[in-house]
Amino acid sequence: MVTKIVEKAINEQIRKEEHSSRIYLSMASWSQVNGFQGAAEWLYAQADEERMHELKLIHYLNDRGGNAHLADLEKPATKFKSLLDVFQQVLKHEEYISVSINKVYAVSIKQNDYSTGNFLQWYITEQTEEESTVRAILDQIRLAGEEKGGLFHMDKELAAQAARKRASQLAAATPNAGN
Ligand code: OFO
Repeated sequence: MVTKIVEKAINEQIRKEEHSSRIYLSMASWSQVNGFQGAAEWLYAQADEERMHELKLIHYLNDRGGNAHLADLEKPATKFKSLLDVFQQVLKHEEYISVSINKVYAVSIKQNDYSTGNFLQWYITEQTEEESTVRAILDQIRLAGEEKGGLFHMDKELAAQAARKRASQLAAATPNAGN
C-alpha cells in the first residue's frame, strides 16, 4: 500500500512523463518537416520511451493499491530555431525530469516506502544515461556547427541511434523473444 503522499508524488510524475512524450513528439514533427529525418526518428522513439515510462508508473501505482490518474497537459512548443535548439531543450527537459525523479524518491524514503524507492532506482539510472546521451549528441551538433556536411552526418548518426532504441524497445516488449 502506498501512502496518499507517495500516490500524489507518483501521479505528478505520471503527468510529467506523459508531457515529456508530447514534447518529444512535437520536436520530432518539427525535425521531420525541417529535413532532419534521423533526428525525427530519434525523437519519435524517445516519445514512445517516455510513454513507456509513464505506463510503468501507472502500473506500479495501481499494483501497490494506489490510484493512477491522468491530468491536463500544457501544449508543447511547436517551433524551434535549429537542431541545436531542439537538443538543448531536450537536455534542459531531461535535467528537470532528473530533479523531479529525485524528489519523488526523497518523498518515498521520507514515507518509509522503500519498495517505491527501490522501484524508482530504475528511473534514476535511466536519467543518468539519458542526460549523458543527449550531452554527447549536443557536443556533436556543436562540432558540426552550421556546416551542412557535419549536420548531415549527425542526422545519420541519430538515425542509427534511433534504430538501436527501437530494437531495445521491441526486446523489452517481447521478453521471451530469442528463447
Ligand atoms: Fe528521461 O525520461 Fe522519462 O523518465
